[in-house]
Amino acid sequence: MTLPVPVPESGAAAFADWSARGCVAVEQALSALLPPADRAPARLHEAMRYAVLGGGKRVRPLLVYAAGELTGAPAGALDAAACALECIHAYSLVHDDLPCMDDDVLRRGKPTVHVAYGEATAMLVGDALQALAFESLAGTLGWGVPAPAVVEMTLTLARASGSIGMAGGQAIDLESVGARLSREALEDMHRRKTGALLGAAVRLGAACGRAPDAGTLHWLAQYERAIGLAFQVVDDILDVTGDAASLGKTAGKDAEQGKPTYVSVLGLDASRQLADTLLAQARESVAALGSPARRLGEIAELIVLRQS
Ligand code: GRG
Repeated sequence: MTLPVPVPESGAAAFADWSARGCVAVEQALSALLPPADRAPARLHEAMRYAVLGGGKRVRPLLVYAAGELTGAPAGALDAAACALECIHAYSLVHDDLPCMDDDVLRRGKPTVHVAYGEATAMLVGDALQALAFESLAGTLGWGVPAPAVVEMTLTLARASGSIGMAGGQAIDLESVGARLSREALEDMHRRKTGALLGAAVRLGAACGRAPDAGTLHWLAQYERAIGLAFQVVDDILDVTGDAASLGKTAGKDAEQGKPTYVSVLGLDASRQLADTLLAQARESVAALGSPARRLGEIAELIVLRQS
């Protein structure tokens, strides 16, 4: 008989095992949440599944699971919150790729949704995924999350996704093509466009469990701000240094479209230094939160050291 090799609690192997299990959990939960591809209207449902399943790094779901470990949240509630985040994220990618926005043909290593299914279906995929996200979040109630916490989570996700969050950041992004932005304006845009949803993932995961005390909230807020911005700084660096094969999307698009980025505003070296500074802030938060925040720390490292 071969005994299973025990996986240690910390170290690269333990994190690889934990994150692989998180990716499987969210993939299964998403597959169950999304309507079957043969249910009418079948083309829309097939395209929704195409947009969501079988791709992506699943950073937002992993943040939900990691933050849920801090507050002892039930797995079912975390799956529902993780699906909500990933549905909003997938919708934003589908709409961002449309010809009227970023006009891209490659996403997660496959043709974008409008290339595969047409623009009208791609629009509807985004619309339907946004609604499905809130349906999934409401499902946390069935896993013992108290109703006031579910309402608070709904507000958090709505604000992070809407005009003061991600959609607003996208609006600023579209207005900024060819413009020179100050560092402050660039940061404001990215905190909305990318940071708001990543921060919401941390808050929703934590909110599925015991109410965090003031100290935990303080350090989680610093963590959220640091990783939210670091993600975008690294994305801008990879847009210059990466290639389409490893990124799974078109490289060099930002410069080609005249979009202000951290690399164009600060330069490559200063952008790398900024990513390091933000990683140090995330590490400080994780150290203060203690060992239950271990996975949050490992995700921060992944965000800054990733190659895709
Ligand atoms: C259309 C309302 C609306 C918003 C779009 C997310 C977004 C806002 C635009 C995507 C453009 C972009 C490349 C932003 C940079 C940061 C980002 C969100 C990258 C994609 O997220 P990943 O790397 O993607 O987590 P995967 O595929 O791994 O899930």
